[in-house]
This record gives sequence, C-alpha cells and structure tokens, in this order.
Amino acid sequence: MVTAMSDSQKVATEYIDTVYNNLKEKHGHEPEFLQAVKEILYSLTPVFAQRPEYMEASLLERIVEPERVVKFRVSWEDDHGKIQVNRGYRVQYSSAIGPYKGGLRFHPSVNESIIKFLGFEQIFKNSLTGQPIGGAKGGSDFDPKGKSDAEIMRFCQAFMTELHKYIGPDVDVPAGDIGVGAREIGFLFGQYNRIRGAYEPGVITGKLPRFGGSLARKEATGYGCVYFVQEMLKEINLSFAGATVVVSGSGNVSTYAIEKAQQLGAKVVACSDSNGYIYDPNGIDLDTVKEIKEVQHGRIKEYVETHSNATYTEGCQGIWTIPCDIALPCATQNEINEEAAKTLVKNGVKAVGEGANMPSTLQAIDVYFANDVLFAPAKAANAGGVAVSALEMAQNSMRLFWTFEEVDQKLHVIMTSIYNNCVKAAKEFGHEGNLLIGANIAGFLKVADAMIAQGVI
Ligand code: NDP
Ligand code: 2IT
Repeated sequence: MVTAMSDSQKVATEYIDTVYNNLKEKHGHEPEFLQAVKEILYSLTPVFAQRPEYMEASLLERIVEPERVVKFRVSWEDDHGKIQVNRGYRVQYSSAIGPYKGGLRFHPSVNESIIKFLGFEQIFKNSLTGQPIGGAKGGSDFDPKGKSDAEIMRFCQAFMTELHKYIGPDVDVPAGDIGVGAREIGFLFGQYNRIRGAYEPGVITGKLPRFGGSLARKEATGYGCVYFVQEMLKEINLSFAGATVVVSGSGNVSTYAIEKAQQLGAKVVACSDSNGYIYDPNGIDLDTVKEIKEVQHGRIKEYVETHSNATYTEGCQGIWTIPCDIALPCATQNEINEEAAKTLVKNGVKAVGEGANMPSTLQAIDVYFANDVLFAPAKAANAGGVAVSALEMAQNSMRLFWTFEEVDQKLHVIMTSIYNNCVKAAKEFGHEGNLLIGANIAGFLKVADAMIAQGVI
C-alpha cells in the first residue's frame, strides 16, 4: 500500500516536473509568473497522485496556458498637449467556472509576467470564493503618481477605448488593484457606457455606491484578510485583541486591514508606502493615514508631521524588523524575502496573513513552515475583495442594493468558509494544517472538475 502510494506520487511529481520545466523553457524571462506557477503546481502533487485521470486529461498543460492574452497600445494626451504611449494588458486566463474576473493594475512595473502571475492566482482564488467567476487580470505600465485628475481620466478613457472590445457583464468583469481605485473605476465605467450606448453596471466592479457599486467593496479585501486570520489564530488560542500588528502598504487593502484589526482590539504599530515606513508605538492613527493617502493622495512620511511620537524610515524592507505578533503584508509581490522572514521569526511573529498577492517569496514561505508560523496564503486570505466584487455583480443583475451590514456579514461567512475548505482539503490530501496546500487544492479541484465536465476546453 505504502509502495503503491509512493509510486503514484512519483508519477505525479514527474508529470508536474515535465509541465513546469516546459514552461520554464518557454517563459524563462517571466520570473513572477514562474514563481506563482511553481508554488501551485507542486502543492498539487497529492491530487495527481490520487486522481491520475487529471493527468490523462492534460489538465495542467491546459490550465497554465491562458485562454487569451490581449496586449494593446494606449495613446493619451498629457496636460501639456504631448501624446504619451503606454501598453495595456488583459490576460483572460480561465472561464471554466464563470466569466473572466480580476482587477486592473496601473504601475510602471507592470509587464506580461506580472499580469500572468496575477491572472493565474486569480483562477484559484476566485474558485475558493465559491462564486461563479473565472480568472483574469489586466493593467498597464502607466504611472498614476504625479498625474492630474484630467490626465488620469484621459488615460482611463484611452485604455477603455481598446479594452471594451474584450469585456462585458457576462464575458469579463474587471475591477481595481494597485493604482486603480474608485476614481479610475469611475472613469473606466463612464467610457465603457459611452462607447456601448448602454448602462451596464455589471461590466466592472469597485464602482462608487452612488452608481451601482456595492457597499463594503472598498473594505472587503482588508476586512476579509483579518477575518481569515482571525479564524486561523483560533488554532493557537490567539486573537487580534491585544496583539501587536505590522501592516505594509497604506493603500486600499492595508487601510481596511488596519481598520478591522484595530476594531478587534489589535495595536497596529506600522505601515508603509513605496518610499518608506512609519512606526508609531502608540498605535497608528488611521484617520490621519486615510486623510494623507485616500484624500490627499500624499506620502506616508507626512504622518510624522502631526504625530511627534512616530518615526519615518526611508525604504520598505525595514518594516519587517519591527517586532510583532501578526504580520500582514498588504503592499505588493515579494515584499518579504527569506531574510525578512527570518527576522520576523527571530522577533517572535506568530502569524503571517497575506493581504497582497504573492507578498512572500518561496524561500520566505519555507521559513514560516520551518518555524511553525501560522501562514494565511494570499489566494485565500485576500479573496474577500473579489468575493464582494461577485456580490456587486449579483446586486447589479438584480438591480438592488444590500446594506453595508448585509454585505459585511456575507463576506464574513465567505471568509470563514474559505478557511474551513482550506483546512479540509489539506487534511484530506495528507497535509493537515498546511493552508497553502489546502488553498491550492481546494481552488484547483473545482476548476479541474468543471474542465473535465465541459470536455476538451
Ligand atoms: P493600492 O494602490 O491601493 O496600494 C498599494 C500600496 O502598496 C501603496 O501603499 C503603495 O505605495 C504600496 N506599493 C505598491 N507598489 C509597491 C512596491 N513596489 N514596493 C513597496 N510598496 C508598494 O493597491 P491595493 O491596496 O489595492 O493592492 C495592494 C496589494 O493587494 C496588491 O498586491 C494587490 O494585488 C492586492 N490585492 C488587492 C485587492 C483589491 O481589492 N484592491 C484584492 C486582493 C489583492 P505607494 O502609494 O507609494 O505606491
Ligand atoms: O487581486 C484581486 O483579487 C483583486 N485585485 C480584486 C479583483 C476583483 O475582481 O475584485
């Protein structure tokens, strides 16, 4: 029996090696994409060992290949009358369980590798939410920093003038991500409606509630991440109450992770932006952070101007040297490397909850597991944002609005159920307590079965 099992595991590992190595050969220049694929593929070994029919159906070869990659030119006029050119992307990765769904990122670092890693993750994350949504991601190398509102509007209009051909409420439904918040979503939505000559709120999520957005969508990713970590902490009889927390970033996800952690009694002592981090031993004053980042679109260093107890340090990495019980990386990919993870461990961290997408390197994750740090992986822990996006789509289809409390309650139920499903899948496939493997397996199984049931797609 033991031999049979190890044989099937060997076959599964060889299959995964083959698929991964072929991909590596083709996409050696796409490190973020390969990193995301590697993390998922190897955690599926026990699934392929138990279900060889998935290998026979070439499921991995199919799922790593996006259904469609759209790349396009975005020409727009700046405030000086000069024509600027950026590149736009939409990777429509998988529509096996629903219309393509996923955010848009506007950041100068955006390239095909980053959009593909995000799109690939999104397939499994969306599946975990239990809602009927496929996986996608898009964006542009456009840098919103320092641009006027009028420039942002013209860029968004130019971007949507091309993107509208590929999306629709039952086809592909974008939303926000880094650099894309309610302001950008409004401009994108306005242009879509203008081109289509129709009012189709279900085409994009993250809209302001005054024109079809869901209440609590803004809060959903951050709140959802804290709800997930709250469940995980129960395993070690810990809670946010009285815990010291470090949250990286100061954007949408970070702000509402801080808010919910504080509501649950945590002391959040640090947050950051791409220039540096603030440390406030008294606990971060969130109203000030919101005023600086949401209202003024300013820099986090301005915080110390009104809070003399707090300090500002240039550079992002140092934030992980601050001792904490719970670390919530909520800024960007690969922000915690092996060294940062070791420092967190040395300083006594008990749990890491990923609000951002892929914020920990593969080596950092190894450090968490080697030191029994509870680990809430991104595709489960930050699924609350897209889950409430799907609730926004449902409200738009029904032409009605749920209250903030109704949406927040549904979000809480969804996050608890994602947690339970990850625990269950990990146990069922022989990796009890490993939420990373649990999330990947639970997310994968639903998509895999849908692909099998739909024939060769
Ligand atoms: P925002 O643009 O609102 O905020 C991003 C924050 O991270 C800012 O504080 C930004 O600093 C900082 N940041 C961005 N890039 C870097 C970088 N290269 N190095 C250091 N800091 C950086 O984005 P979101 O809050 O929406 O997204 C944050 C993360 O959460 C991303 O990984 C995103 O993919 C993920 N996510 C977002 C969801 C959502 O609903 N919005 C849902 C699920 C995941 P600065 O102001 O200086 O740019
Ligand atoms: O990474 C993510 O899940 C998001 N940026 C949100 C996607 C969405 O469609 O709400």
